[in-house]
Amino acid sequence: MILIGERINGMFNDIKEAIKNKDPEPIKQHAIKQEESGAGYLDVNTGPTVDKENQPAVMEWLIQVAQEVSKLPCCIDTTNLNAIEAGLKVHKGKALINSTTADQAKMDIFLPLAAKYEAGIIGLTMNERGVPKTSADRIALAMELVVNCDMQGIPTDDLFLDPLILPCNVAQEHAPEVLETLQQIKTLSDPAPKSTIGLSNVSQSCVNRNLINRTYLIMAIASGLDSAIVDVYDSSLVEEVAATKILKNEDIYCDSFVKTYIQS
Ligand code: THG
Repeated sequence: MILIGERINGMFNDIKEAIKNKDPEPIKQHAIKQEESGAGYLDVNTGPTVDKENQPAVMEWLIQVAQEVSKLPCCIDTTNLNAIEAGLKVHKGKALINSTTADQAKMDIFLPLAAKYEAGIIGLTMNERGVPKTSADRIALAMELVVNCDMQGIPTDDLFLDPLILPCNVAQEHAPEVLETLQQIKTLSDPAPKSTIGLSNVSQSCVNRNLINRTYLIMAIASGLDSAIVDVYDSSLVEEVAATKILKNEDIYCDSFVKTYIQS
């Protein structure tokens, strides 16, 4: 299970202010603290308030600042093609592009970029018609993403399929469909593509968000989830992930579990 730290996102007020004031300190602090908390990647998103024309420069700056203090690779989270490429140009190590949809026009642009920079890429199981309701329709789009990656020479395990979890207070019927999709992703090819979700989406505007997040994460891991964009400052969540590694026989008992447990 790879944890992608969600915190360097202009959706959060401290990051929005840091971008506005060109203050690198909050970015650095979150890069260091998320790495210490168990993140394997840093999600980097300029947020909704940065103008389209400024997004490439802001993305470049965020990635450079984060990688000055952290050895972690970044998950470059934007729909803006120029911002993705600006980020890829300055990124050290193997980046993860977040994301392309299964829209043919988008795949034709974003997948060659992943191939060119040897980056991983998240493929969302949605297209120009939106997010499908059923797992069957999500899997049909997942298959399109697998086939197109193959045609572009992208190794299957560089593709992270994201079945798109939505807030359970407004789209409750999607939650079990996403779990079913996660199970079926493993049957699509050999080797199978990886999977990911933006976990905190599931609890947006809900009460007791951490409980909803943690419970859904365990259910998703049991359904085969390989990675997730999460709040790594929720130490109970990180401990639970360490415990799942033991119970799935992925890690020797004393290693990650005790390390995570003692750290927290
Ligand atoms: N899939 C992929 N990428 C994604 C998502 C996804 N990137 C963005 C998002 N979804 C995952 N990241 C977050 C980050 C924060 C929150 C939710 C998802 C969040 N923020 C608080 C809120 O909206 O209530 C902000 C709180 C604050 O301002 O302090 O919940 O699904 N591939």
